[in-house]
Amino acid sequence: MNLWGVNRYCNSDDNDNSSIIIWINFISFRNHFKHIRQTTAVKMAAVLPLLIIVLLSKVTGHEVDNSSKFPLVVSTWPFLEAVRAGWTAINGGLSSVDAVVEGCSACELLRCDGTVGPGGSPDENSESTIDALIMNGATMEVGAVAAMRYVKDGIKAARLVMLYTEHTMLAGDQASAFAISMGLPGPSNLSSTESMEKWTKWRENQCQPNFRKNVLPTNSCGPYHLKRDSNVGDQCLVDGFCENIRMKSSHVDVHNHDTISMAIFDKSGHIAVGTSTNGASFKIPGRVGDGPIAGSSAYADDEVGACGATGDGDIMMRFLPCYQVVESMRLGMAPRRAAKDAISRIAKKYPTFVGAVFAVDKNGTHAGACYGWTFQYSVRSPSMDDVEVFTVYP
Ligand code: SD4
Repeated sequence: MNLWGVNRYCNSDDNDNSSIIIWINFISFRNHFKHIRQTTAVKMAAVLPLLIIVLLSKVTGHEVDNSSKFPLVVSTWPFLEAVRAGWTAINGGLSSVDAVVEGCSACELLRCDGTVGPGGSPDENSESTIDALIMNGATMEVGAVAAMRYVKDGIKAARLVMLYTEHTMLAGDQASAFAISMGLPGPSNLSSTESMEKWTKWRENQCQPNFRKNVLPTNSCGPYHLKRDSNVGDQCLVDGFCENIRMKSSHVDVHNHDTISMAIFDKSGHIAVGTSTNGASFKIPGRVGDGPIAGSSAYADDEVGACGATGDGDIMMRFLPCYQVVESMRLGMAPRRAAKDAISRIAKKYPTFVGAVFAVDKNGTHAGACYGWTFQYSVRSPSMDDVEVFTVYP
């Protein structure tokens, strides 16, 4: 489904037509050249340098065209208001880092999907916590907060870590204390009526589903204790991988997708990426997902491009899919192929996982890939009147 009447199938459509343009230039040059061959040598000497200049100016002109692709905002899911906020910020002259903060903050405020920002994804104890990350693709600086309680502004807290500490990530209550000490509002209750209702229903359903394994009791709420089973731990040695882990279905699905991951290129092509999420519902308290992990939920390098991810973070963070995407692009892969490659590396080991990435190269060419669900990502570029939503099928 496309909310904007623009239906793009990203597995078949990178927005890169540079090779076509150069090919057309070559054909017309060749045709011209055939004609010139039939004329005198004097004419040829006069016209040939001119043609070379025209050809060169076309190619150079195309490169100049590329820069008109910026600024550029790309985000996971149809988080339209967030993309508009990022777009307004980058056009208003903010840096790409600050524009990412504006974009992700808009989603936190709106509680996009009910699950970015406060008030979503209750953990086993009913609390909501926030994971967030920001990365500057010009300097490779990163700031992140993990399992942060009592502070609503995840992406702003991540920026505080990046700008005012030598660290990369702060976690738990100490992350909250740091954010509040640096001026963010709090302590605040991050639960909402919806998150409490969701948690109450889950309790009534004997705390199913949950993230426990190899424990008893299996189908009721804790306290849990270890299952005395000699196979635990050993079963993975059989063929190098655990069949029971491999086949366990993902806790993240299309009704439970809750990460905004956003990339913003400024007019000069400087990139920042950011992620904000309240993670997975009914997680074990203390759980940190892929959201604050650089290279997993997002990654950027001005020299190459950017990536954002969403999905089953417990699985995805084992593969650093966004690092993989950017490094594959560095080695020459087109965004579409790099995205598909990163996703298929995970799917090969975890056939029931659910996830997606978008990839953008330094020229602004973008693509997506997904597994286990249909993915949508949003784009705003100078050639668009408003945000466009791209749909990617598994
Ligand atoms: C997490 N990656 O914490 C997040 C959840 C998500 O789409 O992105 N869902 O695992």
